[in-house]
Amino acid sequence: MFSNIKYLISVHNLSQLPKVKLPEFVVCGRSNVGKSSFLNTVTGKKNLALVGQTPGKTRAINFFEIENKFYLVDLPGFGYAKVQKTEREQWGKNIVQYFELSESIAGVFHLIDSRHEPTPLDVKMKEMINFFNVSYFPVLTKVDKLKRSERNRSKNDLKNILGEEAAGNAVFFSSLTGEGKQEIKKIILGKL
Ligand SMILES: Nc1nc2c(ncn2[C@@H]2O[C@H](COP(=O)(O)OP(=O)(O)OP(=O)(O)O)[C@@H](O)[C@H]2O)c(=O)[nH]1
Ligand SMILES: [Mg+2]
Repeated sequence: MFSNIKYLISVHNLSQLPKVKLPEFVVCGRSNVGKSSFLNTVTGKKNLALVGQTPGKTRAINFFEIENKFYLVDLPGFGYAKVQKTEREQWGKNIVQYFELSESIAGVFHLIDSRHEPTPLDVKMKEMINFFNVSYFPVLTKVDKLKRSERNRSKNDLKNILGEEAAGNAVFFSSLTGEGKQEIKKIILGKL
């Protein structure tokens, strides 16, 4: 898919954000939704991001540099029940601060499990992204697990909870079959 892909840095403290500014494409979504798998599929690099580790363990913001042209940014997953409240609050603060500090966010891919309705935390996430006025792209993950007829249901859930525009822009995605990866690539290239 892309060549020259490298892991750049895990940002634990926002003073570590890359000094070299390139357009940033952010990948966010609840824990276990398939963010790491998405990164591996979109880059075509199988083991770029770690898949299926203990959920909720990734607290850092991971930057991957692609073709010296843009960054893919892997945000820690939200909504993992076993994470302590104070840590969850810190998560929220870090993400908001990252959005405030970065001047280069070109788009956000918001991953939502196609088998389930978007959660209240997804609604919050979308509101935050809207607040910062950056391009928003919902991605319905794990569609290989859906029957054809369930795709409509999945889009309808999105429409009812995140709105018509979100549903209209949503990309069906599967890291198992590779469905949707060309669409994601197009979105990225269209923004560069
Ligand atoms: N069937 C299917 N399974 C998937 C797909 N994408 C991810 N998975 C599985 O879902 C689980 C979680 O995937 P990850 O990519 O680690 O999810 P994540 O969002 O990075 O999770 P955290 O980092 O814990 O927030 C793993 O067991 C994956 O194999 C997909 O498209 N289809
Ligand atoms: Mg992950």
